[in-house]
Amino acid sequence: MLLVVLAIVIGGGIVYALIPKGDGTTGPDANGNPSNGEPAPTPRAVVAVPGAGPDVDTGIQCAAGEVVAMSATGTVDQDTAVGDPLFGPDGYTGPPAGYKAVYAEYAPGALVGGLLPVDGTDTFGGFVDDGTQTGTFRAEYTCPAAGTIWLGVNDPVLFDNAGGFDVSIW
Ligand SMILES: [Ca+2]
Repeated sequence: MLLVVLAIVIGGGIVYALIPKGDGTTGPDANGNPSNGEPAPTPRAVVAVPGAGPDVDTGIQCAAGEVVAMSATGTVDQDTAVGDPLFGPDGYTGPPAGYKAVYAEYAPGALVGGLLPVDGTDTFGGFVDDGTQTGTFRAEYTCPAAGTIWLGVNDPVLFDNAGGFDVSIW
C-alpha cells in the first residue's frame, strides 16, 4: 500500500512538472487558475465566424467594465473573384490598397465585434498575433455596458468572401 501511495505521489510530481508554466503573458498559471485577467483554462464559448457573414451573436454576455479575453485562428478570403492574399484576424495591415472596411478604425477584413444591443458605437478589433507561431491572435474587450458580444468581419461586402475565423471567448 505504501508503494502505491509513493507511486501516486511521484507520478503526481511528474505530471505537475510537465504542466506548462507559461511565459506570464498567456494562459493559466501552473495550477490551472487564471491570473491577472488571463484566459481561463476552458473558453466560455468557441464560435465560428463565417467570412461571408452575417455577423454572429455569440450569446456570451458581459457586464459593464468586464474584460473579456478572446483568441482567434483562421483566415478569410476577402474577394474570391481575385487572387488577393488571405487575411487573418488582424486583417489587412499593409499600405493602402483599396480594401474597404465597415469600421475605419480597424484594419480591413479584420475580426471585429461589439456589444448588442448597442451595436455600432462600441466596436472593438485589434486582434494581434500572440507570437506562438500557431496562427493564433488575441484581443481583450472591455465591455462598455452590459450586453451580448457579437463578432464579424470588417468588410462591407461579405457575399464574395470565403473562409472564416474560429474564436474562443474566455
Ligand atoms: Ca468581400
